[in-house]
Amino acid sequence: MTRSSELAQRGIGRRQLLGGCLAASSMAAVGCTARAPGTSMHSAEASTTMPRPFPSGFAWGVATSAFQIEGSLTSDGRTASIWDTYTADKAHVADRSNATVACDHYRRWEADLDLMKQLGLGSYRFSIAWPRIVPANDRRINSAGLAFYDRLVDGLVARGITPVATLFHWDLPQYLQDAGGWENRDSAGWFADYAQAVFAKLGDRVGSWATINETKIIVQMGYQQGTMAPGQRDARVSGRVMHHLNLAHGRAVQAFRASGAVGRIGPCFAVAPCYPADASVPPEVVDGIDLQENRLYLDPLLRGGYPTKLDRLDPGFVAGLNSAVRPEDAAVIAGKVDFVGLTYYSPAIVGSTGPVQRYPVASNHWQQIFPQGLYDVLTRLHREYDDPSIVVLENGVPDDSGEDPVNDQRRIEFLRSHLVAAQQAVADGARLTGYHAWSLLDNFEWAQGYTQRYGLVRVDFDTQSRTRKASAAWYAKVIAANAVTV
Ligand code: GCO
Repeated sequence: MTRSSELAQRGIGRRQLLGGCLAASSMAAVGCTARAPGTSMHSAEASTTMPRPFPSGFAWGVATSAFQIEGSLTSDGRTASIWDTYTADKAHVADRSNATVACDHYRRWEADLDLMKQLGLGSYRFSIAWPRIVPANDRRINSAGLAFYDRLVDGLVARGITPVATLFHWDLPQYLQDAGGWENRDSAGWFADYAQAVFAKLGDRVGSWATINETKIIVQMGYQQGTMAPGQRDARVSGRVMHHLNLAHGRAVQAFRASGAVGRIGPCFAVAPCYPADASVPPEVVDGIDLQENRLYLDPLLRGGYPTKLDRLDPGFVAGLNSAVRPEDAAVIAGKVDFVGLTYYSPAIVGSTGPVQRYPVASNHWQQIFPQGLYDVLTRLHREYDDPSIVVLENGVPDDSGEDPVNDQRRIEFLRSHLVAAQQAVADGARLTGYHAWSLLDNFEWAQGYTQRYGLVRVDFDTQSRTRKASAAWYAKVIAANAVTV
């Protein structure tokens, strides 16, 4: 059993495989936050009743992903993805459910777009399902599958909402998995070919493209902990997979530049700012977690190469990574992007013997609510990664704790506090141009099934009726004011 699987069995949080890939040796401290949390790091927490304005033209959005909302998994030629396969085993899903119907968005998309317009949204991040576009090994482009997204994009544009399309949000076609999936170096080429077909069809209208959603989560949960598709536990394989996902990102950026599409393209990182639980935690331990959670993913894309000192990582992971890297890859992976997309949910609080829960924990049990973490990652990118244009592609929380399911006051408080932190980061120099709340609708939360409701809009999964929650009305006011009020 690998160390990461042992940790998984002990129930380490959703995004925090703290120590899961770490070896015992030391590592030079670079760039991570070496202070204990709890100290006020900035004026982000200062209270005032003044509205805090965002820059004009700020993109207010929501985010979703194909597998989590679409349903209609066999319509118009779609074939199975690795998530269809993974969820076919009911033991993999908390409530033994599946995404066969999900939010039935594939058929109800027009009404959902109307809802977005009513909220005043200016941006909608959705993902394109690869198995709808290239359903089989013959690599034929399925025009019926592309037509769905063509209609969706037209519908968004007609409503004045900018389409933000993610090319890959975890639903790898099963036939590609059967050919080795991301472990196979050819996957980068498969992805570039698929991306090229999508750019050719939608590239004249999509405002921004995100390449691969959260490589880190695929690597950690799909290939180390085995708690997401494809459910593997193999450190060596996970190292190869990480590199090939990075290469696929780079190849898609190249295809985008060659396509003449009009929009912007960038990655989507799942960031987790790291803090020592207390003063006794050695800085090099926090640094090792920061390497594993952040720099391992940010640096090859944004700084031209992997961090050089990897000796705190699992040797199997490093061996897998080294077996995959070729000298010519670095330049491809580091091709210029137009923005840096990030998702922020939770910090990593590093204790001497493992992860620590320091802040209020959401009902998903893995997410510690710490808005200043968002401030810290935004300003860190500004300072340490050459001041990129940044878009928050996801930020949200499940809130099903109240007696009244549409009176989601905890979500409002979550969004408010995170937007205050984001606004403060902008005031302090971070070039943040947009924010997408996760999510528009309650949806299929991967291995948690329908047990966690992240939506601004409630979905009754028996009737598919949609009801706006208090947070939707609150967010609409923020959007109208282009400001958040403390
Ligand atoms: C992720 C995914 C989303 C999740 C959301 C809540 O970050 O895991 O992008 O698909 O549903 O983050 O966990």
